[in-house]
Amino acid sequence: MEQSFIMIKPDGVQRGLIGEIISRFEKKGFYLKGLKMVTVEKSFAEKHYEDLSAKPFFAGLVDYIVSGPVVAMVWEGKGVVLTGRKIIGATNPAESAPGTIRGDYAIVVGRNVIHGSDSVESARKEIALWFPEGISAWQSNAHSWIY
Ligand code: RTP
Repeated sequence: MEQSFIMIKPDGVQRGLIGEIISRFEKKGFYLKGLKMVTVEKSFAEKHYEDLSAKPFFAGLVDYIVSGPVVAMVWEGKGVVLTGRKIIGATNPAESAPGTIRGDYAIVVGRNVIHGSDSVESARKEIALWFPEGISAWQSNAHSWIY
């Protein structure tokens, strides 16, 4: 089953949005397979965002991600990468539709509350980076009610 790496960024944690965000993915029918709160080092944040290292906002982005604890999660379900991005909304909250997480809870791109993998391949890489210890294997009893 497809998996996505979803991270609640430091502003989402500080603003008390953890429960709300988890609830949206849970109510959709996705399964929470991995969850931890961590404060990462600069070098780790740089690795996570290495594809953006040439962007002018890269240094500010790294400072933002290391500014406090983040909640790292693995969510599982059919089409979770693409549907997860839809639940999250457009990168710039000024363009995110109401009803999406960023559309409802963020105003500027530099404080957009949440990250979600943009492809199955990135998800695989990000899960390996954030959960080198692996994640617990469990099956939901709700499966036959969702699929
Ligand atoms: P994310 O990786 O966090 O899910 O975001 P994304 O795919 O929607 O957007 P991406 O282009 O990969 O950008 C990653 C994060 O960088 C910050 N950003 N700041 N100041 C700016 O112009 C700017 N542009 C992007 C955002 O925090 C964005 O989520």
